[in-house]
Amino acid sequence: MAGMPDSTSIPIVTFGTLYPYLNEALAQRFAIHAVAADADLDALPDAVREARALVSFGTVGAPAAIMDALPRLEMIGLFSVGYDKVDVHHAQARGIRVTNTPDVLTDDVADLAVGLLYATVRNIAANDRMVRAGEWAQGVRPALCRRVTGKRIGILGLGRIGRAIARRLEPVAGEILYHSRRAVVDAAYRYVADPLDFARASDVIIVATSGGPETRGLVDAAMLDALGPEGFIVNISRGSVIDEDALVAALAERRIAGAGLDVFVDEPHVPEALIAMHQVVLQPHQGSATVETRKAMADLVLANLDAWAAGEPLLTPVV
Ligand code: 8YV
Repeated sequence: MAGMPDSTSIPIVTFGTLYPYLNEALAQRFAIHAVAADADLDALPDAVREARALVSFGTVGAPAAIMDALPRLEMIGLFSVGYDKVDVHHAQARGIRVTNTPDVLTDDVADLAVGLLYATVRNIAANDRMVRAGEWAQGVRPALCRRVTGKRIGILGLGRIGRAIARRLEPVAGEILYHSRRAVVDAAYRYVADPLDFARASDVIIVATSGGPETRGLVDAAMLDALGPEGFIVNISRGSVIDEDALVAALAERRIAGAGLDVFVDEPHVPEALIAMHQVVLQPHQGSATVETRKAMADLVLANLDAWAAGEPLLTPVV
């Protein structure tokens, strides 16, 4: 591929509905073929099956089936840092490269985690609804909530985003502790190896670990009970990390105090039970959804694809 005269003849697949700026930029660089996330992969036109690269994103990913439907596939560029929906082992077995978009979205996702923390513990969304409904004007007073400052903040997963969240909360937290499979070298926070001990020692758990089989259901009923009736949980990672049925039950039975959720098991479908709960703040997986970050993510996807097309080293390879 070195010295490729022109990439506009290279067929690539856009899988799922991409961010418009990225889609337009890809169309200028490559011969793009749009494939819907729920397409019948056995019925792809021959021109599509010639694709040598695929662009997707966090909640759609790239299962083995789409890779096997594209026999000439060499490269998967993800518009996301999470690659839990990509069958990475299958990609490796096929010799397919995979890139993601780390770092450029860390600050925005960490900002949202802190925003969700305050919105949830201080009842900001519920009180907004109360004012808009005219209840305050009718004499209703806001229910007392809990203080954020001084609380013990437990970070589940101390990766790039977890560390950015911790840094933001250092000035206000009573303590910052974390849980992960193993202790992080040079971490400035207390490591708690046992997940139940971690939950018991936290007033708020912020879920910042990656998604995928290794963390699926990591936050289960036992962990929620260990967090306790005055505890809160915030999730900006992946819905799969929390046992969603156990979360709904713990909230409904007041075994935890509240939740701030930006991610869910079956996006964009949110359990009706959560929608009905005033002690839950719900967001539409918007962690990285700022103008600045989405453009930076798109530019990183494009830079990786340009490097691949030119036979140069990839910027942010997963494999
Ligand atoms: C979305 C994310 O995937 O980066 C990730 O892993 O979950 C988010 O950034 C991205 O915004 C595309 O929808």
